[in-house]
Amino acid sequence: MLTKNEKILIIGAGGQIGIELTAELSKIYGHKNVVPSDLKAPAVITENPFEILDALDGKALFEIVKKHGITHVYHLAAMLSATGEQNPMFAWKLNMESLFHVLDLGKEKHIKQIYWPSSIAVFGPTTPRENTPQYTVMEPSTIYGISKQAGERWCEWYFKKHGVDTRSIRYPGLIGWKSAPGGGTTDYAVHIFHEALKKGNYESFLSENTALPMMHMEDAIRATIEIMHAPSENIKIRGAYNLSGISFSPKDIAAEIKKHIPDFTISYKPDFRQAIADSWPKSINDADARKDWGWKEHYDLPKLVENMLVNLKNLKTV
Ligand code: NAD
Ligand code: AKB
Repeated sequence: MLTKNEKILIIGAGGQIGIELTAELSKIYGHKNVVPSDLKAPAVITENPFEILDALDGKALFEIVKKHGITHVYHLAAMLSATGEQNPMFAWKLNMESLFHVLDLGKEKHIKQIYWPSSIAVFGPTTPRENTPQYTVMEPSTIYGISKQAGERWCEWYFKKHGVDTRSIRYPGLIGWKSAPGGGTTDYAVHIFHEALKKGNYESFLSENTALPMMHMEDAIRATIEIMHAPSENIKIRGAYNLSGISFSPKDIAAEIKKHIPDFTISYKPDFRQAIADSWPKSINDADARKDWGWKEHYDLPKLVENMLVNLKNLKTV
């Protein structure tokens, strides 16, 4: 929770989560107290004091923190699972070095609180795939997952050794209508809505029965703000919390879309992302998040599908 004279910096604010998180935090704290930043200026100008920032430039990050009197950082810039496999060395560099720049600001007491998202990608083919527990075998097989697992350990280490107030969630695949996804394995579950409305059909890059944990973006943004607002003593896990919303496959979501668009058809042409999806859990056990800071999802699959179709249809008609 911000108090007087405190401000938020969002790094990677132009991405799928950043656009929605910037808007929601601005509603709570006012535009002038939320500073979005990214590699380039946003297409849609808002009242927020936007900054161009390369998260790999620690000096520029420090200057922005000082310039605005930043106290809280949401660090979202990263390369995701599918693009990470195409650029493994750069994915590792971006995902790790940028995190160290932010954690070091916490260690030097320049900022008070850090949010950094992890992912279900921390799990791997040897993890139990149904109702995956918080603590279990974790042998991620993507560079993205390896960087998230290492990031979790570093966040916990900075908390324990240096008292840095780090908070994190292992997001499932996120689905929203206000912003586009950027290079993930779960992106099909956003693209499918756009194609269903535009063309009435969709070719899925995952096979029909590939169930994965997913969540409506509104739930994810609410969870993010709730974990940041929770009293510090309630946050028992300083690596990252499991978080569960919905679990479904391409076949399940297509059947639900068909209830609204009866002529909708889906075909399947799995590509390299299939192997990534096959290494991830099908469903997640998030009992710790529920117990420690009161997490509860609002969206099930029928509600998510209806919300996506109604809002995307409205966007296309305005
Ligand atoms: P995204 O790819 O949509 O957005 C990332 C943003 O970071 C982009 O706007 C990009 O321009 C920016 N960026 C890239 N390199 C940068 C750099 N060097 N400096 C500054 N900005 C840079 O990603 P997202 O989906 O919004 O994900 C945000 C975070 O949440 C990531 O850490 C991701 O791993 C995590 N996450 C996302 C999902 C999901 O389904 N979207 C699921 C699990 C975890
Ligand atoms: C991806 O597919 O890479 C992301 C994630 C689950 O981390 N959406």
